[in-house]
Amino acid sequence: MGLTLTEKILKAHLVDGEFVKGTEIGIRIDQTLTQDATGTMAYLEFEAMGVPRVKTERSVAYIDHNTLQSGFENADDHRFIGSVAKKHGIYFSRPGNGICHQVHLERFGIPGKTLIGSDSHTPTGGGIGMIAIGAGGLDVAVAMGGGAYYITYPKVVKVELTGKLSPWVAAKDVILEVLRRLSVKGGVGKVIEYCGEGVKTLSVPERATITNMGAELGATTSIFPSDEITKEFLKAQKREDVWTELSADADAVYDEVIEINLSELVPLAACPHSPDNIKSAEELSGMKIDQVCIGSCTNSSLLDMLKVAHILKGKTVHPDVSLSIAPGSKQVLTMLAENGALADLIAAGARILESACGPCIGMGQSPNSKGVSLRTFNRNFEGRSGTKDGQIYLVSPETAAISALTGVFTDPRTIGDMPEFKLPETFLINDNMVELPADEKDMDKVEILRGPNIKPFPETAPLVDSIDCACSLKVGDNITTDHIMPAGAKILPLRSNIPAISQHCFTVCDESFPSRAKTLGQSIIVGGSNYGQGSSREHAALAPLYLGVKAVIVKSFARIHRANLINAGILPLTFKNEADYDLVSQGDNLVIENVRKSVEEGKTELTLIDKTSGKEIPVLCELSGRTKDIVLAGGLLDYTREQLDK
Ligand code: MIC
Ligand code: SF4
Repeated sequence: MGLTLTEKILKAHLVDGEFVKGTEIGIRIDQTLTQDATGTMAYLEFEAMGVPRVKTERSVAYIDHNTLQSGFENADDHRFIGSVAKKHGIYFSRPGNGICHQVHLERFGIPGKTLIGSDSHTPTGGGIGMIAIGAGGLDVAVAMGGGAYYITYPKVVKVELTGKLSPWVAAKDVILEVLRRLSVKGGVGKVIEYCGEGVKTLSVPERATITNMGAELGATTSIFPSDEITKEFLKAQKREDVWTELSADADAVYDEVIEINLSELVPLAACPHSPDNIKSAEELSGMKIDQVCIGSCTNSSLLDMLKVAHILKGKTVHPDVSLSIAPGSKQVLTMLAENGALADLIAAGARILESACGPCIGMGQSPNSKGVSLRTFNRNFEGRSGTKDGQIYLVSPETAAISALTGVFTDPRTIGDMPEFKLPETFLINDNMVELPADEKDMDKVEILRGPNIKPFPETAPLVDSIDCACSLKVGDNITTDHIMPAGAKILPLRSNIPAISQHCFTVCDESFPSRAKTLGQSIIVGGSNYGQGSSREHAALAPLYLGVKAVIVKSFARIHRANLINAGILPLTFKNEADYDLVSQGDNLVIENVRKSVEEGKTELTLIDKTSGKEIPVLCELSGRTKDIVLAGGLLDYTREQLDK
């Protein structure tokens, strides 16, 4: 029986476990990436492990999220990360060099390699045939130290692409269509593998848009084959030597198959407040808009920017619209400057932002009250833009650009003929904003620059004998990490200070949660399905840890967040019967007797006693040997220390 591409790469990297779907496997990690908003914690954790030099083939630290320096905190964190990188053997992409995923694709990604990154959009690397997975900072720290990365051996979904995109229909519309069909939880436990004749019609940046936003499906990752088009891209990046041809076997067996005829797709949009709330651009056309933001790791490639520049050339942004554009990398921005397209963007009235995440993570450009904002980004969760009642629509660069001119939602197919947009034969290569690490012999000379905002990892403790505490919060379905640990320009500078950032935990849902949880001392959170979807930020587990949360009981979890809870030593439990969610109320006294003993014995079903209502509720505790030991130890750091002591 033939293998899928996913299975081929995973098999070549398998170091622990067996190839049985649904079981936990450990894989060797070739490359890691971090960004600054998760990076400080990841490097504090790496330091705590005491490994002198990274053991990966390539590890890169990027500065791209916390770039608005309205106080000393972000600048201090940048210097801290730069100094840790220099000392411990990590390449350092300086602020200004671009968004981690865009730069990694351009300069470091290699087909067939494994990459984990402390950012959920790491699957962008799947655009050149990598198994690239988003993970918590601690998992990345362990991988940098040479440890395996653990995932559930995934199901593989084949997306068979046929046909060719019509003019002004974009790669963004492909992934929005996949989201429409599968929903934001449809990818959990799965890798999405793109195959078929239609693959050949998509360039690497287009493929990367699709794999990037596979994160919104909750998928472990997404991947395209590595073919002649991949080779051309790498050749244009002067990296042809790293290319290898990779594809699934012709007789590979998939768990699910989805067919998409690219020729039949139309421009789409994800409507507020979920990436799977899809309508066609045609249906929305005519709606008045206030803002357009073009950029983010999903849609900031040179190809995207050239299309936007073509649409804007010689025109003026509508007087009622604010248009901002952030090209994804220094390479993209420089090439736009050199070929004149940047002048077209500026002349049309675009507000050019630095090559960074910017508005995507609420680092500026929050829309006006109730403002309708069209964005080429990947997430439109409520409040993420920084404006609580902002109405965010996710669209292609083409739809965004034309709408910026008309002032209303506009289907780009109304523009007229589309010229052929081609990638250059060679990109402009200048890696001068990537700092190389110090030689191993000189590493002791490198001083670590630690600012006063950098506080240690929160205190952990082994799993308690019995849990007896209140339900401090009950929330509904599809809670995102942006609900649990909001981002934005005001809160992000606290990413390296868990006591301070914890004061914002869950405030989107309930302003009084942090003080209530702290007063209770210990508590349990109850949630609905797909709890913790979205980002990889381990702060969404570390803040609850700091606030005394002992267990989270939900209908179902998103992958990365569940792993982060385990890494933080918080017990992740699910209701055996989803309907039992209704039996628990916020404030109830909840008890799990002898929880430690039960976990030690590997019991998969525990009894939750709701002392307030008198109900006994069965909950599932699905931990493997390794994750069980992590929770018992009080989290991954303690577990890793225990292993090193042994
Ligand atoms: C995001 O897009 O939500 C982020 C900000 O990039 C996060 C990481 C973080 O919270 O620092 C992600 O996607 O993992
Ligand atoms: Fe940055 Fe937005 Fe991409 Fe996250 S999704 S890495 S915030 S550009």
